[in-house]
Amino acid sequence: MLLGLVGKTNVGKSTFFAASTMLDVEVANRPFTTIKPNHGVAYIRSQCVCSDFSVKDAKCVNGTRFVPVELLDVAGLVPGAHLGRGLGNKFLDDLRQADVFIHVVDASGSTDPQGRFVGPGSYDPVDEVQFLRNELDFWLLDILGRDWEKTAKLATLKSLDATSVVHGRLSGLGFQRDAVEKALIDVGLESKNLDAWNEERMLRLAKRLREVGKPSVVAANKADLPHSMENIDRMRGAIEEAVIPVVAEAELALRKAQSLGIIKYIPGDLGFQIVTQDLSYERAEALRKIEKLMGRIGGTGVQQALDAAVYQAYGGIVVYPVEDLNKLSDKSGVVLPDAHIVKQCSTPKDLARIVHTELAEKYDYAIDARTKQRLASDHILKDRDVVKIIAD
Ligand SMILES: Nc1nc2c(ncn2[C@@H]2O[C@H](COP(=O)(O)OP(=O)(O)O)[C@@H](O)[C@H]2O)c(=O)[nH]1
Ligand SMILES: [Mg+2]
Repeated sequence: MLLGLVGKTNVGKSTFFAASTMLDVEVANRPFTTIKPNHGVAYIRSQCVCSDFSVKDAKCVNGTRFVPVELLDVAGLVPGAHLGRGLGNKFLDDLRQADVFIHVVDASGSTDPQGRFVGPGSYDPVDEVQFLRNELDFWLLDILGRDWEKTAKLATLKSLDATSVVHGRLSGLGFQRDAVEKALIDVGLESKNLDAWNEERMLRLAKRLREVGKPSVVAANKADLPHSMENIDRMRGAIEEAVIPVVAEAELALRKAQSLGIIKYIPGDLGFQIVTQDLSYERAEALRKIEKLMGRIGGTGVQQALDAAVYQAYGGIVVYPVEDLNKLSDKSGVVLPDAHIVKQCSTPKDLARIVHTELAEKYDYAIDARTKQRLASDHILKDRDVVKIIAD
């Protein structure tokens, strides 16, 4: 599972990335500091299943299990990115494999579309979300529409259906066939002759493809600055996606303080505890400010945005494969060794595919650890299910 951070320059993508992964990437107030994509591991929160079974697993933190997801931070997009402006093409291509996008926007409106600082309240973040969407739509349109006449002729000759043609076109972008089919039906193109697809129709298709195949949430960053909360209210009225107030800088400060042993903080919690006696006045002041902010916006929002991307936008659930149904362990006795994210409506065989291709090939059946019952082949997994997969 791959989450892609998208947004213009200087909105705080790299700060968000550094906080989520606790990697020290470059955070600077100038354009294109992130030329190579940063690839790291972030975690989403899930209520650990260990207490349901009275077992103890080493990865549980106070009842919370942190489930890994890959996170990609690419350099900022500028208007016209799909045309190659500001290396936009390259950055967009880095995002091909993303399952979900986290649109990072400057909720305070203090940066212009090029990422230059213009002061809080100068720019409308609703426009920012719109421009990001447009760039993604036109990027998809470009991929879709390249040499379309030729493609349409060939497809008619071979009597290929629209779903196969579009799915083939988008190979490498991680689109599921059923997502493509759904988008085609939604815009009424599923049975329309491919010769009759004009630019306007294809743009509508690109937009719908983005919505069904590349879902997103909005991380409304810099929520500590003036104007941000009123802008967030407006954004919530104007767009369908979840809009989460975020202060990435605060999360980064907390994770650093945590690694220095100054505080005890579980990412996503609404507060933290100071655990050291000797704290400088400046540091204590900074922490007090962060605490106040967290009370106002509900945590720092970084963890909340990651969780919303996986649970709300992607529709993910967390499931645990085990080998030993009594100890809930793997072969070597490690309790609840892995937690995986799968899409809602996944079956145990889909889980097997994520664990290992070989396990899916040799899949025989699965057993639910709670009921000890054998699961039917079309059984739909639920969030926090623990299953043993039997292969032959
Ligand atoms: N006020 C405020 N500034 C932030 C926040 N997060 C990042 N910044 C600042 O925004 C600027 C750009 O951050 P960076 O992460 O490099 O942005 P990127 O270009 O989108 O990767 C830096 O000066 C950060 O310190 C935040 O939550 N609040
Ligand atoms: Mg950056």
